[in-house]
Amino acid sequence: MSIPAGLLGVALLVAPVAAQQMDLELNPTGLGQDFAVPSPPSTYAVGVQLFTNQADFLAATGAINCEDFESWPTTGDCTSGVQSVIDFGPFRVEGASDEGGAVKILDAPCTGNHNTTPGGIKYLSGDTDVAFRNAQIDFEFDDATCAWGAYIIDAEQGIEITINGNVYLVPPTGDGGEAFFGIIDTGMFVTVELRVAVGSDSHYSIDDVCYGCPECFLVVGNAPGSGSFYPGIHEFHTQVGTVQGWYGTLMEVLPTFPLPQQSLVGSALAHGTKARKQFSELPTWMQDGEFVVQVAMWNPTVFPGHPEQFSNTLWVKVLANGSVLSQSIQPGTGMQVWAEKSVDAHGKPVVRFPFTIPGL
Ligand SMILES: [Ca+2]
Ligand SMILES: [Ca+2]
Ligand SMILES: [Ca+2]
Repeated sequence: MSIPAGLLGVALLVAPVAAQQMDLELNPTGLGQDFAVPSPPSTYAVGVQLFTNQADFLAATGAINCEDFESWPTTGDCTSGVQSVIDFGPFRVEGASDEGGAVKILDAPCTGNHNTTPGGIKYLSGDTDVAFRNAQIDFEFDDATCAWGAYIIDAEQGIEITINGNVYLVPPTGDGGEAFFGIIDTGMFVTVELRVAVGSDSHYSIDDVCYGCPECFLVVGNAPGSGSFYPGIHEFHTQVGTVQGWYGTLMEVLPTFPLPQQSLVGSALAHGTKARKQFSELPTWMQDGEFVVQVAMWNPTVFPGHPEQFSNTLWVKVLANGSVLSQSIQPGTGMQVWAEKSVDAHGKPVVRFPFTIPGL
């Protein structure tokens, strides 16, 4: 299946987050995970958007990779042929147990499991009924990805999906049903774990898996300079020195970072233990209160003549009272980034870095 390149997808996403989260209940098992602020935060970045519709998901991500399983050999039939691992190149799928594997590629419907590719017949089957012990199926990617979307098929008990420590629920599809689950997580991830949400399900399936990163990355360093980073699609040579982190970023899904909340004026170091503790909970690159950011883009499809573009370089200073000072210190190729202070869903102060792209 090929995804039309179209316009850069980041500009097309207009539906509000809340509306798209409606059908995906979060943390149904009450495991204590917090959707908005993962704990402990693996990346400190929060920028997650969920989708229940494939078209909306692909409009948001722009051109990314998709696997419809149609070109892979069929490995079994309805009741046999499971493997513990199938390697699809950029990613592997595992469904192993003491009893043997749980994954196979089928080319015919089986007890409600079926293909979802228009005109296709094949799908990734999770035949988990070997003692119901291998109901978990893991996707493992070679390169960190920012987006993952797929049809979940014949999951009568619902499926829990774990990404970056957060658990999302795909509600029960009913016998023979299907549901789309899509996520953009700017914190980036290499593993997607699927698990039957309640009780057991002898067989569920997955098809039309799309994954990859959007075209833009927020790169963070400690000073102006000439650092480089490789987020999997292209090596960027930036105007940021000593690169300390990078995040996928879209115009409508921005990585968001916590700010200190204490009402103090001046640097953390000048104001004792409490202020220092607050700073120690921030991303490493923010802990000294000063950093530079830039947005880098690689998009040969939409901009074949100049696929690599950069924003201005922005110097940012965060004070212990949560104030954010910023100044543009070098021009880029026309993209613009700026700092924006906001509050998250819990009313806590955050900073994020919106950007614009010329021509979009
Ligand atoms: Ca298929
Ligand atoms: Ca069924
Ligand atoms: Ca089933």
